[in-house]
Amino acid sequence: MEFMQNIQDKDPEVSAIIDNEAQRIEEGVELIPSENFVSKAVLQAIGSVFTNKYSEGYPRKRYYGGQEFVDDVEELAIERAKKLFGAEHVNLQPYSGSPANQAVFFALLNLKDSFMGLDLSCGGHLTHGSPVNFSGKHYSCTPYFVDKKTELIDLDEIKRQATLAKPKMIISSLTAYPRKLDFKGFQEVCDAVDAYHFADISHIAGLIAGGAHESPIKLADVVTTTTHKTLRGPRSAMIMCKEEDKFHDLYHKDTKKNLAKLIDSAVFPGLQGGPHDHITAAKAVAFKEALQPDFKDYAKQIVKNAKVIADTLMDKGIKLVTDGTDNHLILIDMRPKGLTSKGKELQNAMDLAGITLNKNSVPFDEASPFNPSGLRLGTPAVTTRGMKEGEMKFIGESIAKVIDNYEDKTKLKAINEEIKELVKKFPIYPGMGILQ
Ligand code: DSN
Repeated sequence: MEFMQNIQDKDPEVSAIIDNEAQRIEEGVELIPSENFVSKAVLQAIGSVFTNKYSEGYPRKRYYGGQEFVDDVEELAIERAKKLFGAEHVNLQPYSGSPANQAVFFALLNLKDSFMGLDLSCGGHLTHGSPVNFSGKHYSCTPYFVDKKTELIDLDEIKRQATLAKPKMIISSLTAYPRKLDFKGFQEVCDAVDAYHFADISHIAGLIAGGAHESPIKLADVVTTTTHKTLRGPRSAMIMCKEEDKFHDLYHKDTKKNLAKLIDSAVFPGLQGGPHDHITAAKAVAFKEALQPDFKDYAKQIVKNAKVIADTLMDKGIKLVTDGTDNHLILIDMRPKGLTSKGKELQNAMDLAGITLNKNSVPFDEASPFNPSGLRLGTPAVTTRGMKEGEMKFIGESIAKVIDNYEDKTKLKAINEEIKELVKKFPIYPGMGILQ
């Protein structure tokens, strides 16, 4: 395994653990919708000499010497990100999704200010106002929920709530909502109540870049995204925004900063020190990959694949939240099968069968998030492996078999053998010596 030769020689213990993980992913079916497999080129950039550098500040305005190549790589990555998403301004320095979102709160709001976000139990994120998170503790969140009957986001209801709560910011986002987001509709609500529109596209950035989901870029004031997930880059994040602060006179008249400057100074020096330059290099590589024509095919195939798994599961009598999907993810509601609170057991059973997904709350779940009543799965990683509709049908049938036999270890082992046979034809990192 040439790529890993040094670590094998110098630290066989860590090397063996990495090999175990490599074997786990090669031999299983990865269905966690926020995970993916980066290319070897992205892996190499992550492992590059840029990990050694410190570079507080922004390109051509740094606080340390030796910056000429860091500046080159950050500028190149920003240029590619702008081209990929059509963004006016890009900040590539947030370490990951939660810090990126923290920077948006820090830039736009004052402590205790009012905002609205999708409740965690309905597919939002911790940083969108959960009471246990900084966003819920230090700011005043009015959560919005999906409709109880349709399980869909109801913009009329959000507008009604917003008119009463007068939020300074409304977040459009999802982490466990299997439908498309209506960014135009969100923008209309924001316009009606003078709220910033903050779109967190972490889950769907790759779909947007590939033309398989509408983009909020021309509408929203600020857009954050992680750079992994469907975008298939390194584990990190970025913030895109407009240059101008349209609410400057209303909310920020005490500063001369425009929106781009508010965001930049919130990231550094507001919240972070030196950016992770090796990750910036890897982002540049990933953005180049996402700018290639075949990334569009990839994004469309992710959605097609998710639909096939969804249809297969529904054909087997399994209830899906919103009765289907039109993005990359599927949320199974186990309650109709009498499996309330069984998410953890089912996730463990899937692990034994070689299928990796995650337990998840479903809307209005009466069970705790540790033992919820749902399972969340998605298709970015299996699509990266080259799997298509035929494999998705097989995977959907395998998931249904696990649900029917989740306490039967012999049957789970047999399903695992079938899964191993399937994935053999779709190596993730061919030529790296893994499993050779
Ligand atoms: N942890 C991510 C997810 O799995 O959706 C969100 O941050």
